[in-house]
Amino acid sequence: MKLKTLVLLSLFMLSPAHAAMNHSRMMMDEKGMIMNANPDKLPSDCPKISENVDITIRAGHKHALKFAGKMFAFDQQEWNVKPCAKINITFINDDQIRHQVMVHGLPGYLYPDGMVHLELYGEGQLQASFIVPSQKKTYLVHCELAQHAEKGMKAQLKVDGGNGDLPSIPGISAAVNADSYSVDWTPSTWATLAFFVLLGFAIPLVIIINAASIKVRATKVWATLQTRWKRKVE
Ligand SMILES: [Cu+2]
Repeated sequence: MKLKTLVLLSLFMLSPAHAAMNHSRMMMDEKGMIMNANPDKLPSDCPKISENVDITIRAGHKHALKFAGKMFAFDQQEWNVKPCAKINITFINDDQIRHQVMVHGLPGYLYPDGMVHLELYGEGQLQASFIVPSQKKTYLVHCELAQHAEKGMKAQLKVDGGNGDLPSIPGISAAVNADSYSVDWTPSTWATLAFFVLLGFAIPLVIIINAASIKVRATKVWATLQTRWKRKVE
Protein backbone atom coordinates (compact mmCIF):
# COMPACT_ATOMS: atom_id res chain seq x y z
CA MET A 1 0.00 0.00 0.00
CA LYS A 2 1.32 3.44 -0.90
CA LEU A 3 2.18 5.84 1.92
CA LYS A 4 -0.37 8.44 0.73
CA THR A 5 -3.17 5.84 0.75
CA LEU A 6 -2.10 4.68 4.19
CA VAL A 7 -2.15 8.23 5.60
CA LEU A 8 -5.57 8.95 4.09
CA LEU A 9 -6.95 5.68 5.47
CA SER A 10 -5.58 6.43 8.95
CA LEU A 11 -7.14 9.91 8.87
CA PHE A 12 -10.46 8.37 7.89
CA MET A 13 -10.31 5.81 10.69
CA LEU A 14 -9.68 8.58 13.24
CA SER A 15 -12.37 10.92 11.93
CA PRO A 16 -15.63 11.46 13.88
CA ALA A 17 -17.53 10.42 10.75
CA HIS A 18 -16.08 6.96 11.11
CA ALA A 19 -16.38 6.87 14.94
CA ALA A 20 -20.16 7.30 14.65
CA MET A 21 -21.13 4.59 12.19
CA ASN A 22 -24.50 4.97 10.57
CA HIS A 23 -25.40 1.91 8.55
CA SER A 24 -28.96 1.64 7.33
CA ARG A 25 -30.03 -0.61 10.25
CA MET A 26 -27.36 0.22 12.82
CA MET A 27 -26.14 3.31 14.63
CA MET A 28 -23.03 3.02 16.77
CA ASP A 29 -20.84 5.51 18.60
CA GLU A 30 -18.67 5.57 21.73
CA LYS A 31 -21.74 5.71 24.04
CA GLY A 32 -23.89 2.94 22.63
CA MET A 33 -25.70 1.48 19.67
CA ILE A 34 -29.11 1.08 18.07
CA MET A 35 -29.98 -1.82 15.77
CA ASN A 36 -33.01 -2.26 13.50
CA ALA A 37 -34.81 0.97 14.37
CA ASN A 38 -37.76 1.42 12.05
CA PRO A 39 -39.47 4.80 12.22
CA ASP A 40 -41.37 4.62 8.90
CA LYS A 41 -41.80 1.16 7.32
CA LEU A 42 -45.30 -0.18 7.95
CA PRO A 43 -45.76 -3.88 8.79
CA SER A 44 -47.67 -5.61 5.94
CA ASP A 45 -50.84 -5.97 8.06
CA CYS A 46 -50.96 -2.26 9.01
CA PRO A 47 -52.67 0.20 6.64
CA LYS A 48 -51.37 3.10 8.76
CA ILE A 49 -49.81 3.95 12.13
CA SER A 50 -52.59 3.76 14.76
CA GLU A 51 -50.91 5.82 17.49
CA ASN A 52 -47.58 7.36 18.44
CA VAL A 53 -46.48 6.15 21.87
CA ASP A 54 -43.57 7.73 23.73
CA ILE A 55 -42.07 5.29 26.21
CA THR A 56 -39.19 6.08 28.55
CA ILE A 57 -37.39 2.97 29.76
CA ARG A 58 -34.89 3.42 32.56
CA ALA A 59 -32.47 0.62 33.37
CA GLY A 60 -30.38 0.12 36.47
CA HIS A 61 -29.62 -1.50 39.78
CA LYS A 62 -31.81 0.94 41.78
CA HIS A 63 -34.93 -0.18 39.91
CA ALA A 64 -34.39 -3.75 41.20
CA LEU A 65 -34.48 -2.79 44.88
CA LYS A 66 -38.25 -3.41 45.08
CA PHE A 67 -37.82 -7.04 43.93
CA ALA A 68 -36.38 -9.46 46.50
CA GLY A 69 -33.26 -11.24 45.25
CA LYS A 70 -32.99 -9.19 42.03
CA MET A 71 -29.96 -7.18 40.95
CA PHE A 72 -30.98 -5.29 37.78
CA ALA A 73 -34.34 -4.13 36.44
CA PHE A 74 -36.15 -1.69 34.21
CA ASP A 75 -38.27 0.96 35.96
CA GLN A 76 -41.41 -0.63 34.44
CA GLN A 77 -42.11 -4.27 33.62
CA GLU A 78 -44.99 -3.91 31.19
CA TRP A 79 -46.24 -1.60 28.44
CA ASN A 80 -49.46 -1.78 26.44
CA VAL A 81 -49.94 -0.35 22.96
CA LYS A 82 -52.54 -0.52 20.19
CA PRO A 83 -52.07 -2.70 17.08
CA CYS A 84 -49.87 -0.91 14.49
CA ALA A 85 -48.53 1.58 17.06
CA LYS A 86 -45.31 3.46 16.48
CA ILE A 87 -43.28 3.25 19.67
CA ASN A 88 -40.69 5.93 20.37
CA ILE A 89 -38.34 4.60 23.03
CA THR A 90 -36.17 6.85 25.15
CA PHE A 91 -33.72 4.50 26.81
CA ILE A 92 -31.91 5.82 29.90
CA ASN A 93 -29.17 3.87 31.64
CA ASP A 94 -28.84 4.90 35.30
CA ASP A 95 -25.85 2.59 35.93
CA GLN A 96 -22.14 2.89 35.15
CA ILE A 97 -22.24 -0.49 33.40
CA ARG A 98 -23.68 -1.74 30.09
CA HIS A 99 -27.40 -2.32 29.72
CA GLN A 100 -29.62 -3.09 26.77
CA VAL A 101 -33.25 -2.96 25.77
CA MET A 102 -34.01 -5.75 23.33
CA VAL A 103 -37.49 -6.35 21.96
CA HIS A 104 -37.88 -9.88 20.52
CA GLY A 105 -40.45 -11.63 18.30
CA LEU A 106 -40.98 -8.88 15.72
CA PRO A 107 -41.52 -9.86 12.05
CA GLY A 108 -38.24 -10.83 10.35
CA TYR A 109 -39.04 -9.09 7.04
CA LEU A 110 -38.81 -5.72 8.84
CA TYR A 111 -36.54 -6.54 11.78
CA PRO A 112 -33.49 -8.82 11.20
CA ASP A 113 -33.49 -11.61 13.82
CA GLY A 114 -36.93 -10.31 14.85
CA MET A 115 -35.51 -7.71 17.17
CA VAL A 116 -34.94 -4.06 17.95
CA HIS A 117 -31.91 -3.37 20.11
CA LEU A 118 -30.76 -0.29 22.05
CA GLU A 119 -27.59 -0.47 24.09
CA LEU A 120 -25.70 1.95 26.34
CA TYR A 121 -22.16 1.21 27.58
CA GLY A 122 -22.73 3.30 30.74
CA GLU A 123 -24.86 6.17 31.99
CA GLY A 124 -26.64 7.91 29.15
CA GLN A 125 -29.62 8.19 26.90
CA LEU A 126 -30.67 6.90 23.45
CA GLN A 127 -33.76 7.21 21.31
CA ALA A 128 -35.19 4.90 18.65
CA SER A 129 -38.56 4.17 17.08
CA PHE A 130 -40.19 1.06 15.69
CA ILE A 131 -43.64 0.00 14.47
CA VAL A 132 -45.42 -3.09 15.79
CA PRO A 133 -47.70 -5.30 13.65
CA SER A 134 -51.45 -5.60 14.31
CA GLN A 135 -51.27 -9.08 15.87
CA LYS A 136 -52.46 -9.48 19.49
CA LYS A 137 -49.16 -10.51 21.03
CA THR A 138 -46.83 -10.23 24.03
CA TYR A 139 -43.22 -9.37 23.12
CA LEU A 140 -40.24 -10.11 25.32
CA VAL A 141 -38.19 -7.07 26.39
CA HIS A 142 -34.91 -7.79 28.16
CA CYS A 143 -31.21 -7.04 28.59
CA GLU A 144 -29.14 -9.82 27.06
CA LEU A 145 -25.91 -9.27 29.00
CA ALA A 146 -24.89 -12.32 31.00
CA GLN A 147 -27.17 -12.85 34.01
CA HIS A 148 -28.93 -9.46 33.67
CA ALA A 149 -32.32 -10.94 32.58
CA GLU A 150 -32.01 -13.73 35.15
CA LYS A 151 -31.27 -11.10 37.78
CA GLY A 152 -34.42 -9.12 36.95
CA MET A 153 -33.93 -7.10 33.76
CA LYS A 154 -36.94 -8.56 32.00
CA ALA A 155 -40.24 -7.00 30.91
CA GLN A 156 -43.05 -7.42 28.38
CA LEU A 157 -44.60 -5.31 25.65
CA LYS A 158 -48.26 -6.11 24.97
CA VAL A 159 -49.91 -5.25 21.67
CA ASP A 160 -53.71 -5.18 21.80
CA GLY A 161 -53.63 -6.59 25.37
CA GLY A 162 -51.09 -9.28 24.48
CA ASN A 163 -51.50 -13.07 24.38
CA GLY A 164 -50.71 -13.77 28.04
CA ASP A 165 -47.89 -13.03 30.45
CA LEU A 166 -44.35 -14.22 29.86
CA PRO A 167 -42.69 -16.15 32.72
CA SER A 168 -40.23 -14.64 35.22
CA ILE A 169 -41.28 -11.01 34.78
CA PRO A 170 -40.50 -9.39 38.17
CA GLY A 171 -43.68 -8.41 40.00
CA ILE A 172 -45.90 -9.85 37.24
CA SER A 173 -45.37 -13.56 36.71
CA ALA A 174 -43.86 -16.48 38.61
CA ALA A 175 -40.28 -17.52 37.88
CA VAL A 176 -39.64 -20.66 35.81
CA ASN A 177 -36.68 -21.43 38.03
CA ALA A 178 -37.48 -19.79 41.34
CA ASP A 179 -34.54 -18.71 43.48
CA SER A 180 -34.09 -21.02 46.43
CA TYR A 181 -32.80 -19.73 49.75
CA SER A 182 -33.03 -23.05 51.62
CA VAL A 183 -31.17 -23.51 54.92
CA ASP A 184 -28.63 -26.29 55.19
CA TRP A 185 -29.74 -27.91 58.51
CA THR A 186 -26.46 -29.29 59.82
CA PRO A 187 -25.91 -30.00 63.58
CA SER A 188 -24.02 -26.71 63.90
CA THR A 189 -26.99 -24.80 62.37
CA TRP A 190 -29.29 -26.39 64.98
CA ALA A 191 -26.78 -25.65 67.78
CA THR A 192 -26.50 -21.98 66.71
CA LEU A 193 -30.29 -21.65 66.54
CA ALA A 194 -30.72 -23.28 70.01
CA PHE A 195 -28.02 -21.03 71.50
CA PHE A 196 -29.67 -17.81 70.32
CA VAL A 197 -33.19 -18.97 71.33
CA LEU A 198 -31.89 -19.70 74.86
CA LEU A 199 -30.05 -16.37 74.90
CA GLY A 200 -33.31 -14.66 73.90
CA PHE A 201 -34.98 -16.15 76.99
CA ALA A 202 -32.01 -15.72 79.32
CA ILE A 203 -31.38 -11.99 78.86
CA PRO A 204 -34.90 -10.82 79.90
CA LEU A 205 -34.87 -13.39 82.75
CA VAL A 206 -31.60 -12.04 84.17
CA ILE A 207 -32.97 -8.50 83.95
CA ILE A 208 -36.22 -9.45 85.75
CA ILE A 209 -34.43 -11.37 88.54
CA ASN A 210 -31.94 -8.55 89.14
CA ALA A 211 -34.43 -5.74 88.66
CA ALA A 212 -34.15 -4.49 92.23
CA SER A 213 -30.32 -4.37 92.36
CA ILE A 214 -30.14 -2.92 88.81
CA LYS A 215 -32.45 -0.11 89.94
CA VAL A 216 -30.28 0.63 93.01
CA ARG A 217 -27.09 0.71 90.90
CA ALA A 218 -28.71 2.85 88.20
CA THR A 219 -29.90 5.35 90.84
CA LYS A 220 -26.35 5.53 92.28
CA VAL A 221 -24.79 6.09 88.84
CA TRP A 222 -27.37 8.74 88.06
CA ALA A 223 -26.74 10.53 91.35
CA THR A 224 -22.94 10.46 90.78
CA LEU A 225 -23.35 11.88 87.26
CA GLN A 226 -25.60 14.66 88.55
CA THR A 227 -23.09 15.59 91.27
CA ARG A 228 -20.20 15.68 88.77
CA TRP A 229 -22.18 17.80 86.35
CA LYS A 230 -23.15 20.26 89.11
CA ARG A 231 -19.48 20.59 90.12
CA LYS A 232 -18.50 21.31 86.54
CA VAL A 233 -21.15 24.01 86.24
CA GLU A 234 -20.04 25.63 89.51
CU1 LIG B 1 -28.26 -5.07 31.64
